[in-house]
Amino acid sequence: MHKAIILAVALAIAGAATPALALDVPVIGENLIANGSFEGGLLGPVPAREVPPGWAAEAYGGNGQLAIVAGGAPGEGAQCVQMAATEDDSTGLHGPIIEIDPTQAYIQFGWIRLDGSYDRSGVNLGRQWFDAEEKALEQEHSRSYNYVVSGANPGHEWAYYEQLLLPDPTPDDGSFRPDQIPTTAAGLRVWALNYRWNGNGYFDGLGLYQVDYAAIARTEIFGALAAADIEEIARDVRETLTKLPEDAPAAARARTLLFELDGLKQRALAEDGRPVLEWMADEERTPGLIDELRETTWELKIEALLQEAG
Ligand SMILES: [Ca+2]
Repeated sequence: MHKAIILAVALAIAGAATPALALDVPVIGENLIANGSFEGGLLGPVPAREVPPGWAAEAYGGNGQLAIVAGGAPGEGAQCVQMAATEDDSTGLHGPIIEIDPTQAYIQFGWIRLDGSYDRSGVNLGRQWFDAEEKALEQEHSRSYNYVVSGANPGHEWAYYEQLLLPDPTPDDGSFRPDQIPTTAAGLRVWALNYRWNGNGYFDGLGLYQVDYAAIARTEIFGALAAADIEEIARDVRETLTKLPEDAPAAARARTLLFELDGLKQRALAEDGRPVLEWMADEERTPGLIDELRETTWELKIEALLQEAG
């Protein structure tokens, strides 16, 4: 079955909830893109050098290739934007600069279709990053822009594309991946383009949301701790510690691990504004901490046995 059809069916079953995210992630607040569904504004051609309401600029010459036309993506109303392009005359939309927090997670998505079947297309959905001075954010090995999808080629049927954006964990290496948020980013503008290609592209349901990464990480961390029965392990470690002298070889290590476990749990219950990279570090550490606590239980028990025997 075609991806667009599978998604359309899934959305119909789910009652076309808003936002219609295919990726099952919790989001915070509203869509940061104004008029991403192109329901605001009248049907018909967009005059040359103008853009639909909520959008900032035409991306190329603005020769009047934009139009608001009837027919929306699944769950996305009755209108969408049509972009007509040729090899020599590209068109597209740039959104206004949207303020973002580079320590948090976001998801960018949208629906795209073409006016028929082609070998290739010039239809792209993406974003450009800006710093606090609203200067395009180039790095030594990375350009300021990246794409959710480049050369999207779904044919005539609407297809859904999305990309989860996470903070760049290596801010000093002069590059960031297409799905990473550069550390010095203060804002982004959405790009929806039809570039150097003979055909019509259609966009609808364009979205950008902050992702509630805290909720994702918290569920994963507490899920892993519960699956390992960590409270039982911790109880076992504490009980065995009472049978050993303060300076027993494995005791200090065990106390450090229990302290670390308490810290991990406290942080996982903390407020949601925590940087995503800190959440990710705790997610990564959790299985190792569980293993080390398990091992310590046995080390302590062996020491306790030796103590009794001695
Ligand atoms: Ca729409």
